[in-house]
Amino acid sequence: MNWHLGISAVCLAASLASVSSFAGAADVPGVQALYKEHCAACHGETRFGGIGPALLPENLARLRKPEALKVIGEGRVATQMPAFGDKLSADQVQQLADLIYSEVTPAPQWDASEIRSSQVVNADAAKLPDRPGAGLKGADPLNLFIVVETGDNHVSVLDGDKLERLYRFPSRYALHGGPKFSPDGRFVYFASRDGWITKFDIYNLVVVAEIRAGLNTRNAAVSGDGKWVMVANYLPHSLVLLDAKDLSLVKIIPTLNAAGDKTSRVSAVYDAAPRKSFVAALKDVPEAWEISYDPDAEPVAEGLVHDYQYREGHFTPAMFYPRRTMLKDYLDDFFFTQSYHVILGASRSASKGQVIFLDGRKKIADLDLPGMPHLGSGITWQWTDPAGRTRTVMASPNLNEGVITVIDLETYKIIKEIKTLGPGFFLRSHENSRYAFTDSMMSKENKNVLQVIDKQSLEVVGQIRAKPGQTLAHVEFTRDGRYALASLWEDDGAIVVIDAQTLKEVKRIPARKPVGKYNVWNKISRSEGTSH
Ligand code: DHE
Repeated sequence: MNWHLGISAVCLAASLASVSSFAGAADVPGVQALYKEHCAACHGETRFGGIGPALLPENLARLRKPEALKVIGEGRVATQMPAFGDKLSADQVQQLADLIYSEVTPAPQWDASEIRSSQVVNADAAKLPDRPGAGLKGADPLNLFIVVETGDNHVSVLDGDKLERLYRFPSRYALHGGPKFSPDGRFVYFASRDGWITKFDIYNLVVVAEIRAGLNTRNAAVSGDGKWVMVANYLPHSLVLLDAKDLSLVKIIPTLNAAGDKTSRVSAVYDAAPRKSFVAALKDVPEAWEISYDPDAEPVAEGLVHDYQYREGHFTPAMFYPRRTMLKDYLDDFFFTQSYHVILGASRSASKGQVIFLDGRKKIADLDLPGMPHLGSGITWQWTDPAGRTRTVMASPNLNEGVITVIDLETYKIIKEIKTLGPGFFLRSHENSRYAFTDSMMSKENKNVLQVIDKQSLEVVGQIRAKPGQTLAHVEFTRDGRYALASLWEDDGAIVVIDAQTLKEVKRIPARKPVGKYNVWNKISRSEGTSH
């Protein structure tokens, strides 16, 4: 727990350093004083966060106002957020809620000095044993699961053979997206929605370092050589490059368009290990960026290079400069084919997706996509058609329609739209399984049902049901594909272990709203059945 205390002190200092730079826009008399008295110690004078999360509209997008009122009045279970209902009137609670949903002016900044001063290094990983320690109790280090439990903001480490919890530790608030592993599976890196990046040593079960790379962060990627972490931010508009050793800041890449007149939020950044590069999609300008971490990379063409903070001697000038693919539409989400030559991207509002050939830096085809595909959750497999011809297909859930779209990766045409019980987020399989599992968690009536799709017949062949009203979602397989672990997404929830052949439940491991789980081997081997 010591690391947590260290963090609080440092980040509180970081936020106090910029006190009064940003006044709240809600100028109801007295509300600033109320905020200062009751909230600032944990959430920062400037609402940029401290031991509590940042309280900005950009950060609170997923917390509806009635829920915010409830949290202020009643507190939040299993966190340090106390109830203020007995200290504040209903009107004062309302004023505070209005304040935290108001814009701050001038616009918030989180630059190099703030990033640097937020960094906390708890351990020198180079001095810790480079082999699985006693805490892992002899478990196969490549068949561990990392489980993100947002019910009380903890992370669990599970033994994937014994299907038992080995360790549990507190995490940052609201981790989002898949944690990313070092290539050997020893370290795992987490990103929180409010910008914190955490490096955890799985062998020694210690948090190595933390840094706040942004105010509102989308996701993070770790380079295939294990040396770099790239963070995609919504706020500020930037990509932030960290040294994977201790998460120290290496470079900020402002996300400025080619014309140099508009900046953008970053939709997502992913590692493209075979290309030795990161690929990022921008949300507010129609460009996809490829950013090489290859020391032998060719220099970027003149005119496309902006003068970023190049740190002499740290990397070659050709590294970490964006190579742009200019597009006609935005990308909110995208998916790599297994060869990493092509990405399939889509904006949440368009009905057509885009197929982008990275080497040619151009769009080569359109994709017919019905309803808001969640391409980041797409998977591929080998499919043999009725005529006996085998080809690679990709399938993606859709966020606003109960359908799994199956696309032929040779022609980029839809082979089938598999109807499901409702819109869903995730799709998961494994090389050794004939099944893919999907959820309907965006549907009110059917969010408790996982559906099982036969990857050859492309038909729904099974269902796994939780109690009505509960949410059952997000599957990840064990390393050998024998079991599928699903999340019972409740505060007193569980990891539900399902036999991947019989589709029978074999076990439950209690967990507090386990939003996602990630198998070390499936991730580091870039299994075609899981997200990368
Ligand atoms: Fe996610 C991954 C975007 C809302 C849980 N989500 C991702 C990724 C992106 C993304 C781009 C891939 C990042 C990565 O793994 O590096 N998510 C979005 C959205 O745009 C959306 C719809 C709106 C938003 O609030 O940002 C969204 N996501 C949610 C949720 O509401 C979920 C269900 C609950 C939560 O905790 O926020 C949610 N997203 C997840 C999870 C993953 C994820 C569990 C990792 C999936 C994996 O297995 O890799």
